[in-house]
Parts: sequence; structure tokens; C-alpha cells
Amino acid sequence: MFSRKPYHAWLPILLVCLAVAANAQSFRVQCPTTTVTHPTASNVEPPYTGATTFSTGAGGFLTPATHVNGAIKCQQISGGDGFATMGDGTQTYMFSFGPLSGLADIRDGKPGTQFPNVFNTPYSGPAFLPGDPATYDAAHVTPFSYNGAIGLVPNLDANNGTGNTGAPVDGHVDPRPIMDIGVMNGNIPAPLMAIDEDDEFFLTLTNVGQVMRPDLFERHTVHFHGYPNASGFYDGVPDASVAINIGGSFTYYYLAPDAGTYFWHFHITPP
Ligand SMILES: [Cu+2]
Repeated sequence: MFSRKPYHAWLPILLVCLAVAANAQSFRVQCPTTTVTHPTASNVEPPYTGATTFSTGAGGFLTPATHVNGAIKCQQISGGDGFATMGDGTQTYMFSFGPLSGLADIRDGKPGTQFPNVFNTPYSGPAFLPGDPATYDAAHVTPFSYNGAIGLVPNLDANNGTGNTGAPVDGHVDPRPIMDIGVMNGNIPAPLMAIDEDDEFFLTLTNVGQVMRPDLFERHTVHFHGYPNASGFYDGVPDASVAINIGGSFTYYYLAPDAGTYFWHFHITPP
């Protein structure tokens, strides 16, 4: 009897945690313009004159002292399914990542990593076509030049009666263009990312699910090899860190302490 008491105490706590997790499932993106480490909004990479120098600020946190190096950068990727073309032409179904920001740059062979002012600009062109990897707009005439976060919309709860005009962008998204572009758009290799020393990198993973395999409803993660994570929370091995459900987004946070080239892949785990 003694051993059963903790069970009764923990069950309601677990249920509360599950309810919170269920309510939190939605697509969102996150790309702050300033942080403790980069207190001044900047949309350019500063010339390199040395690493950031820190001193102890309020609450014991390290804050930039005399010199701030690096910048804030953001990217959004989809986790979902797609097909790879094998060497013999065979189409092989796979579980992979696709681009949901920097699409024009990725088309041009560049990383999909963007400064906040680019990432946080809502799209205003013609509607995307379902299944379109969006390298062209709906008219299929004008070369597509948009590099912002797919789906990003102004916050309709803060429109002050002015419609969309003037409403702040705070990471709310319309899921339709995300699904139109993200579903069946898994790429190998996955979207390229690039950051500089002392950058802070906000990487949003949006899990669009596997439309060809509804029996697969695993959670999705980003896992780097050799990269010194800011926190084990972002490691992407699901049994030890956060994993993202279908229909949800999560923003990983990375610092750039060591120069190098790193590869990354997903891990999946049953919900
Ligand atoms: Cu691995």
C-alpha cells in the first residue's frame, strides 16, 4: 500500500503535462530581433574583429561588454516525406526535411538561413500552388524571390481594428501554405544551413507528417553530429530531448562556438 501512494500523486500531474502538450500543438515560427547576447537589432553580419566580450550583467547572466560579434539568424524546415531518385532512376520513398524559409536562396544553391528582417517578412505574392516547391509563384512566370518564413502572417489578435495592416508579426502562421509546400517535399540533401561565429541560430522544425504513410505518426527531431549544442534539450535524440509531433513546430536554439562543417539528420520516435 505504501508504494501505491506516489502513483496516485503523480497521475494527475502527468495528465496535466499531457494536456499542456496537446494544447501546444500548432505551427509557429520564432525569430527574435534582439536577445541578451545580441541586444541591438541588426540585419547584417558585423565585420569580424574578434569574439564577443562578456561581463556579468543583471541576475548573474553574461551580457556583451565592449564588443558584440555575430548576429541572429533564423530558418524554418519541414519534417515530412518525399521521394529520392536513386542512381538507376528508381523513386524511393523516404522520411526527410524540406525548406520552409529561404526558398529562393535554396533554389540558387545557397543556405536557407536568414537574418530576422528577411525571415520575419510575410509573403505577399500570388498564392502558392499545392505541391509547388515554390521556386515560382502561382502564375509560373515570375521567378520566385521570397526568402521569408513560409506561412508567416501578422497576429490577427492584435490588429487594432485595422485588418492585417500594422498588426505585429509574432510567429503566427497560416498552416495552409506550410502544408502546400512542406508535404511531399522532403529533400536529400536536406536544406543547407550556415551560421557565423557568435551567431545565435533559431531553427524552427515544422512537422507536416507523412501523407503517403498515415500509419507512420512518429515525432520528428533535428540531430547534429559533432556540433556542441547550447543545451542537451536540443540534441534531437528523442529519448533524451524534445521531439516534435505532427502538426506542431518547435524552434531549436544554437550557438556557434566552434567553426566547422557538421551534418545533421532526424530521429523519430513513437508519440
Ligand atoms: Cu546520427
